[in-house]
Amino acid sequence: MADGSSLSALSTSPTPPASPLRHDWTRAEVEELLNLPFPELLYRAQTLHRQFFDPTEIQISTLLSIKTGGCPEDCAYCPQSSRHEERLKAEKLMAVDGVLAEAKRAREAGAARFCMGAAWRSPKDHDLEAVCSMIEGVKALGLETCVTLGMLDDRQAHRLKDAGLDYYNHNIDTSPEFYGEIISTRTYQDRLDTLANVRDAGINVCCGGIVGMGEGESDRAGMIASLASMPKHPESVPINLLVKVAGTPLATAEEVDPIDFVRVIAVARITMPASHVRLAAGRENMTDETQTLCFLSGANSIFYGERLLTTPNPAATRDRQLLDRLGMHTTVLSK
Ligand code: SAM
Ligand code: DTB
Ligand code: SF4
Repeated sequence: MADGSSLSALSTSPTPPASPLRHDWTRAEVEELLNLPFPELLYRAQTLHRQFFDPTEIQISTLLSIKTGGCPEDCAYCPQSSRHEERLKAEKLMAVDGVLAEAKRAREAGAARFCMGAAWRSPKDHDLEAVCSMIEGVKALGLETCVTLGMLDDRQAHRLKDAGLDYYNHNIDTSPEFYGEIISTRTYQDRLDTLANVRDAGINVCCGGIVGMGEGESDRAGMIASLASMPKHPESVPINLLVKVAGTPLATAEEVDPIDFVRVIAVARITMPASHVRLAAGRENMTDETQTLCFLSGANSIFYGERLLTTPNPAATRDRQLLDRLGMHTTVLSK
């Protein structure tokens, strides 16, 4: 509960807590939230959502893979790892002009933020300079910028900040305990160190994880507790539903009950009420009704455009139709 008293005391209360930016969430408290009766969970999530945001507004970001495949890391979910059986062809870093042409298309389609992803363990200095030119060019188009380039040291984070970067995406992916089942080539602590470097450089943090990798409910709770216990909550919290890609070790992972997925979104909203919670990967195979439940539970951001990094995403027309049916609208940048 918002003021730190017992959660159980509230679980049947008709009045949700007053406001609340807590940074001391325990796994047990988060697990208790995940298990609330669905109507109570949605009521609490919606009440908090309205305290911080217009519940009819959705932030939209468009993704571009600027360097695809050939990644030395072994993330079990990822089609870009060079360690899996079937791997994507390793490509070179895109040229700045090509990236800016894609950013212009995204702007014309109505995106507010342009997110550039590279399949690197961490960027090399000369690659980082090219990415800085991309950031400067995308900002000049009037778009917000986000990049996800793997691990960063303090100097690299400052270089990106100097180029004008608005957001850095680096996910914790899952709970500290389950993490080792998914990735062996870098540790949870490595992730936290990168996030601290990004935060200290004054860049907004985009950090979330994945549901559907075979984790238990306690791992989902552990992931959210880790995010919600950060000294400052990530400004943006992407909750990805695993996209099962052939050739990856998680290709045959068990399906997630859509209601359980919605529960994770709602609990992210309750524990990080001032953050944008992004209904991230996995929408292509989600019904409109499940997506709607996610919006009703506090998701207020999506990836927009027909591709994520390497896998399909719903067409912009389908998303516009859904938002129209719901009487919802996208965030328009004032620049
Ligand atoms: N290489 C960089 C890194 O790992 O930080 C940046 C790109 S990586 C693709 C960004 C995030 O996308 C991952 O941390 C993971 O959470 C998410 N992701 C990757 N493959 C996914 C999949 N198949 N399904 C759902 N999310 C996925
Ligand atoms: C995030 O949390 N999800 C995005 C973004 N951050 C970089 C990536 C999803 C990737 C899904 C698999 C693919 O398209 O390759
Ligand atoms: Fe590489 Fe990122 Fe994919 Fe992991 S998630 S294999 S680091 S591209």
